Amino acid sequence: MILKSLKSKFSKNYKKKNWPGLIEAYKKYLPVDKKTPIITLKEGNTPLIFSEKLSNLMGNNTKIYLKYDGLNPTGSFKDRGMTMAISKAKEEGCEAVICASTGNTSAAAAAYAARGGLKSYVLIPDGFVAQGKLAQALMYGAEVLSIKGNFDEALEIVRELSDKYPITLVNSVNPYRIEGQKTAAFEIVDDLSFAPDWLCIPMGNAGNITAYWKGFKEYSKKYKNLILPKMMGFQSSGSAPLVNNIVVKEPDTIATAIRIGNPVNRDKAKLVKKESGGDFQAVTDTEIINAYKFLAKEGVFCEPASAASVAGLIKNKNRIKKDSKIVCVLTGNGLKDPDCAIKNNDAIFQKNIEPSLKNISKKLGY
Ligand code: AN7
Repeated sequence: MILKSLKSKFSKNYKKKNWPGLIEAYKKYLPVDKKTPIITLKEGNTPLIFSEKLSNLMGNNTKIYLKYDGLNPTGSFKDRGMTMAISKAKEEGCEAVICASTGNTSAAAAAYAARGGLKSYVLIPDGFVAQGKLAQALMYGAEVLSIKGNFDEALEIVRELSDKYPITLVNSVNPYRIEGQKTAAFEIVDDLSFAPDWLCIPMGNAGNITAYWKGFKEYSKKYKNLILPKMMGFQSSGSAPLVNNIVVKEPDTIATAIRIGNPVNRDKAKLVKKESGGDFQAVTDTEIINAYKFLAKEGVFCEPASAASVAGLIKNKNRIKKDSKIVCVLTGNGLKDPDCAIKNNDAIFQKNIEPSLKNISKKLGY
């Protein structure tokens, strides 16, 4: 009896407790039907966290929220697109999928392919994929080919392979990826009951900024008075093809996830910027690392590429209007790239300590 009453109270207060995964939750807005086999790891429904520290830093009664998509099943927003891409690949009878990746796409593709019983192949740039992501692709059972080249070269090859052979491409040129990823915008509006004034987001191939914009626009058909956000896209200054409107032959940044020199969604991204009245800007690696450390000091650990959204926000402090509501998208979990964290922190870390109470008390300053 007690359990029963507790349960009903719970489901009333926490509607999303039995979260079914984003396809089931948002199927009205997605190209799925009864024949679609839903391959899910219960992705989506990630927290929107109010950041007191960032709000104070911005001042002017600004409210800053973090969309922490690093809490998806494989630790990045890619799961949103991959649940759709793999479900549709399975529906279409495909047996193998392929992607080029700076790491997160490969982890998500491998996980969802494993879940759906499909074979997965991934091409990654040798030496430029964070340890956690590589570990995931290997563990989930992808066949991994590390190439002596960068992401852009890998993508060209997988595009050709998927044209020639019966292998489905699951990079963000696959339209189902964008469909899945747009649900993050739905969740933000569902949480806030409005859309933010700005959405700050890192850009690599610009699939995610395209997806968010699509999501906001679709929700504005449902909520007629929804005011759409300005889409603020950020790239690393060593890898900023969209900011500078060029192809970067040798992209270079500590944020390996967005080490991309020729984004496939370039034209779509330009349109997002224009339609939303937003802006694309570059942030330096130093600014990225400072934002990365700042977030961790509020208990939120994201990967370096994700911190580009916050670095960008901080850079625009003087442009932010009073009372603004801003969402920064944190696309990946900090645990993805432990090497970066271990190299870039301000912690006191003393090694080789004699394990005696006296010695340790002294070291701690007591
Ligand atoms: C953490 O995994 O391209 O602008 O191959 O991993 O949609 O490309 C990753 C991209 C931002 C950029 N944040 O998103 C890949 C890959 C993180 C990422 C991006 C990526 P898009």
